[in-house]
Amino acid sequence: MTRFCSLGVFLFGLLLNGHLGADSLKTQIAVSHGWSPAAPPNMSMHAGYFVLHNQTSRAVELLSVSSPAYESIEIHESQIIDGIAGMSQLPSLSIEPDQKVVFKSGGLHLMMRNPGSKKRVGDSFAVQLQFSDGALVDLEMKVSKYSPLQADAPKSDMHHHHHKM
Ligand SMILES: [Cu+2]
Repeated sequence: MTRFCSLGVFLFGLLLNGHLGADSLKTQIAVSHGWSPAAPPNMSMHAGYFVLHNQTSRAVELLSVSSPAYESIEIHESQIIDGIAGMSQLPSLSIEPDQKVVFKSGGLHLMMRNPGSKKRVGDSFAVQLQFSDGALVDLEMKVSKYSPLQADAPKSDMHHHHHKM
């Protein structure tokens, strides 16, 4: 993203929600390392991962996630119950003050349904996180084979995402 582009987004953001409380909160919920594992073209459901750090002095609650690139996005958590891998949808996610939450394979993840276009390695798209006090936080997701958290250690951890309905 270029300098000019960031400024544009910043000004646009001020215009849309110049609400001071939400805006000051926004700068203190840090999101990073957004990525989505490259998936076969016939898959209509993709996983999304990122790191969220609540740098405010109070608990925040992530209510929903949306993107122009997908029809819908849910917050999921993978679990192994009686030796069987499954996942459940979370209605929201509370993050304590100074808590860092890592969305990753086998744990918390975004379940993104019906991409508007094919996603290839190197593509990126925007998602928006909405919090309970109205704060909106934007995050860039990169389509990649590997997590940016282990970029130097490529290993065959291609995540097979079995979805239990
Ligand atoms: Cu899922």
